[in-house]
Amino acid sequence: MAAGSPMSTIVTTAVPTKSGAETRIASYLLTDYLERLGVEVVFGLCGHTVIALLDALGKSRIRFVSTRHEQVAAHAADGYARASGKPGVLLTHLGPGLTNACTGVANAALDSIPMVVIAGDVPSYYHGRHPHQEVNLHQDADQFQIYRPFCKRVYRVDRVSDLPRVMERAFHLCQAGRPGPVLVDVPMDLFSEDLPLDAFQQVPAAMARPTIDESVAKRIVDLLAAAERPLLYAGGGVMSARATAELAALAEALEVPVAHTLMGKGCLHADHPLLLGQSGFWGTPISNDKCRTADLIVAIGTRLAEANSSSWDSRFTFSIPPTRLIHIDADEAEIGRNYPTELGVVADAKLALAALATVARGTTHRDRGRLRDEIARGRKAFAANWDHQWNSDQFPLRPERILAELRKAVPEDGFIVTDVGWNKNGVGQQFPITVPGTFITPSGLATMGFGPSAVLGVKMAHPDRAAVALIGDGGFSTNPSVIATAMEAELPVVWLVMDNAGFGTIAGLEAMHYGWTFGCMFERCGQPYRVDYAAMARACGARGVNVESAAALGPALEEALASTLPTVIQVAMENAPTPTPGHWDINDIYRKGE
Ligand SMILES: Cc1ncc(C[n+]2csc(CCOP(=O)(O)OP(=O)(O)O)c2C)c(N)n1
Repeated sequence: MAAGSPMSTIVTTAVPTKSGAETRIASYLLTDYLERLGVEVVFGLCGHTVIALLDALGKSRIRFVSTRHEQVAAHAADGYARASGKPGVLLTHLGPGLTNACTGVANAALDSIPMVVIAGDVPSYYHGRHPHQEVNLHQDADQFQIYRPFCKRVYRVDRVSDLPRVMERAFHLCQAGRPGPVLVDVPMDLFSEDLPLDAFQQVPAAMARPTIDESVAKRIVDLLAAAERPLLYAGGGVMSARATAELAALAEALEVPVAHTLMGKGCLHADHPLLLGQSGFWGTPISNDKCRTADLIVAIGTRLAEANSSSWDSRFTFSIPPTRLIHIDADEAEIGRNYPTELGVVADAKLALAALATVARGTTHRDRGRLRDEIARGRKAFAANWDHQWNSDQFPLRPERILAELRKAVPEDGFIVTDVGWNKNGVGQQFPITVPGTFITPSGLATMGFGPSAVLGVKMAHPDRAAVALIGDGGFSTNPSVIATAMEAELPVVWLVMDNAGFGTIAGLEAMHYGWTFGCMFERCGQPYRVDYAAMARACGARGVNVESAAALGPALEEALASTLPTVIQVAMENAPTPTPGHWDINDIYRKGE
């Protein structure tokens, strides 16, 4: 049956109630509301608790992308939100559906991604009696509590009359302030109840976001202008606020270098002469040096979290104090968390940077000497450690050659979606990003399995732009059902699988500390075990390409990007570690026994 064809004879048009008021089934009114809010796509997986809503969605303009695992749907909704700037919407069945989606929703939460999760639940009138799949070991019908640690708010809707209010709250809260997921848990019977036609009237309020007042902006600009070694430090908040032009304007007006977190990558054009690169464990030496020796840092939209701060060890990335820190963030909870902070500002990154840039334009700053030359030299010196590998013909390929071919093949406005492993660390450190927002990666939860699924949502948000998931074979293995979903949803994405027959990054760590790779490599009967992922793709009717030489990768990528079918490109890769100019405390923890 074609999508959208009627499957039953249920009357979906308005019917007069006994009192004469016009009503309609709640699931249809909810779907109309989602349309009015601008929801274009819902990602999810069916179950008996949500088919009432699916029936309504199928008759609406909203696309439903049906995945084979709820984690895939959650990551895809996350990817869609990152690429589109709109909330992702996820629909899940109760119990195992909701728990399967947990990882994806938590991943979105830790990267501050707006998302509304709609979950079906057991019928409201059976709460506590062990209806099929109810989670009630501690409290009746409390499956929604599973989401508490990582959602901004969890709602269980107990009366259908609350559904409109709760949906409005969910769309408001997921976007307001620091964005994040909100759960709306709906007992399945409520979807089939009637509501007055005008029940869903309230839409989320337009929000004026907080900015910096003029006197504070002047104070910050004066401090930056007068500082001897000032630095701007950009996090994911700069990217999600689409504030890169404002950041560049501020940096250029005061001639201040810019370092960034993993999520902040792309905050300045890769060739910008004031760009230092990523800080921290997988950062660049010039970035770590400038962060550590700065006399003033203005950090914007960042958690100053462990990986980018070298486990907060003052010998490596930040030395605060004596460095003075000004921290601008949408979330007051981030300010002062990890470092003593001279001034905290709760503001939207775009508005704050725009205000600072405006003041900065008329301000004279200290002479920065040969700063730009120093940055260029530092970047070049570090790149010399690996840039010769960009031409390596070695097989299995050097990871750097894979990056080089990818950069050549993917247009500058194409999306590179990573997972965790060499792909994330290598791209964060070495891959030039020129168009803001084209690098999408899981940072806070660092979820293996994010990339292969998130790329589906990214492509859904921008069907006319290239979308490549650069992932390891471990990450791809977590949920290869993404291929079938991409086929069904007609999403011609590319998965470039860096195949080192194992969980390479962790294998490398174990080898370094314990001298072997037990439990980290893919093996059968003591021999490396390789899976033909390209053949898996072909089995799904998609394209699957095994790259047999370094020279074959570029053409394979070009063909994949030109195709209307999704493509898996599998390329054997040497398990070479990413350089680590910073520090990670875990390396001091491991102890080898007998
Ligand atoms: C869901 C999940 N499980 C485990 C980890 C720990 N982990 C971090 S990197 C990694 C290995 C990833 O392997 P692969 O995707 O093959 O990439 P490679 O390291 O080989 O480049 C693992 C298991 C994680 N981040 N997420």
